[in-house]
Amino acid sequence: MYRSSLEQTIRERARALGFDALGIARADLPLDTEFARYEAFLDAGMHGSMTWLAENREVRRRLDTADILKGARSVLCLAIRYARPEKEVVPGSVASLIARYARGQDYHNAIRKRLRKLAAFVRTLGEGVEARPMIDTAPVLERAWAARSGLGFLGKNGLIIVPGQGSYLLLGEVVTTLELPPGEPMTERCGSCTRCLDACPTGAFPAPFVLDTRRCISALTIEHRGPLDEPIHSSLGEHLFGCDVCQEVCPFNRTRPPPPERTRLFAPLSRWQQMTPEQLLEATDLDALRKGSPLYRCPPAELLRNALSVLVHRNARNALPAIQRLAREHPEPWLRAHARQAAEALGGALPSAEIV
Ligand code: B12
Ligand code: SF4
Ligand code: SF4
Repeated sequence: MYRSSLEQTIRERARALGFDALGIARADLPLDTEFARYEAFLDAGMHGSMTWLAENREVRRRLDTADILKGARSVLCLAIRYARPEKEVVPGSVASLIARYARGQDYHNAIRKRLRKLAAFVRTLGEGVEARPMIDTAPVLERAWAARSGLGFLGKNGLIIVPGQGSYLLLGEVVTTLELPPGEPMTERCGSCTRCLDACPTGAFPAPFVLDTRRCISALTIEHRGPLDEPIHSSLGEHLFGCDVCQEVCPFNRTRPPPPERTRLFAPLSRWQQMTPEQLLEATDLDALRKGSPLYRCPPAELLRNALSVLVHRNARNALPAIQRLAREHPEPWLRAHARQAAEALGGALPSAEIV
């Protein structure tokens, strides 16, 4: 089989498995420039409380080692669109307060299954061919490989954009020992636009393409554990989990959402995503409710912390009884303190005798 028809076969299989875009990069060339940027990001402390981002640094430089896949020659970079019709989302509900990628089941499971199938297929394409599927399963700079493969280009908001499809995409890879023709990196197409940089509610971009996660609402609401400092806590606005502002303003996302059959891998909104944040505060089975959803990444106390900031932002005085109960009864002292501040901000400060 000629290389080009091999590539065509893989493209067809990827499409049939539900992937919307595919790029191919050489896996045996290290990511020198991109790795230097990653190191500069760490050296500046921009990873904030995500200390795990600084682990296994060297592994991120290349894919053809024993850490990833010895003898790797190619990496298939894949993307799946996840934007769903906005009309599904009840205004003001929990779903309206969470990033679009989280409005369904955990994408890792859904995409991993497809990547595994694609890797199994690639293994059949030659004697002794090896293939490893990856989606957040190894320390890999996924965006850097995607940009190299020509899948899309890296926007100033740091996200991979596929022209015609936008940036509401999730990425995954299949690294293989099979040699395939690599794609050409796409030239950046942002031009003079700076909408994402200007729209970021917390000014988290010190420069185009560079994100300081210490200010990013996505990092603060998903990854940050424990209390949040003021004024950060009061700047979260209408964000309970994740943030899409730097994508909402991007002209490349003015594309039509994918047809429903393409997004069927993301389950319908669950019961609790239809709740209001007030109801979330009252929910007794928060842990069970989040299971199988990307929100499982955020422990219940942190989710309540985020809900408190949304309720204060909305001046939701109707939530005062639930907030005061949290302030009195929650087992986490830092969350009780957050709840006390929220009650105070809403004009329902607890009597000092009740403060524990
Ligand atoms: C940690 C992480 C986060 C952290 C930190 C993000 C960050 N910027 O580092 C937080 C929690 C903030 C986050 C947020 C989001 N994330 Co995230 N995240 C990751 C994760 C697990 C690792 C990223 C990483 O290694 N960061 C370290 C930095 C230094 O590396 P990098 O992001 O590759 O950065 C490159 C650029 O900064 C670039 N660069 C730097 N300077 C310059 C200068 C120039 C001129 C150029 C051209 C490039 C450039 O080079 C760097 C090295 O390659 C990846 C999955 C993965 N394994 O890659 C998903 C991933 C990047 N996230 C993803 C998503 C969907 C999101 C959110 C949209 C979720 C949301 N709605 O809340 C936001 C978007 C925020 C944003 N604008 O980036 C997707 C992105 C898909 C896409 N279309 O690009 C990924 C790829 C997950 C996936 N498998 O699909 N994320
Ligand atoms: S995700 Fe939100 S807070 Fe983070 S950089 Fe984008 S707009 Fe700013
Ligand atoms: S908003 Fe503008 S600058 Fe930002 S990624 Fe989109 S096109 Fe590029």
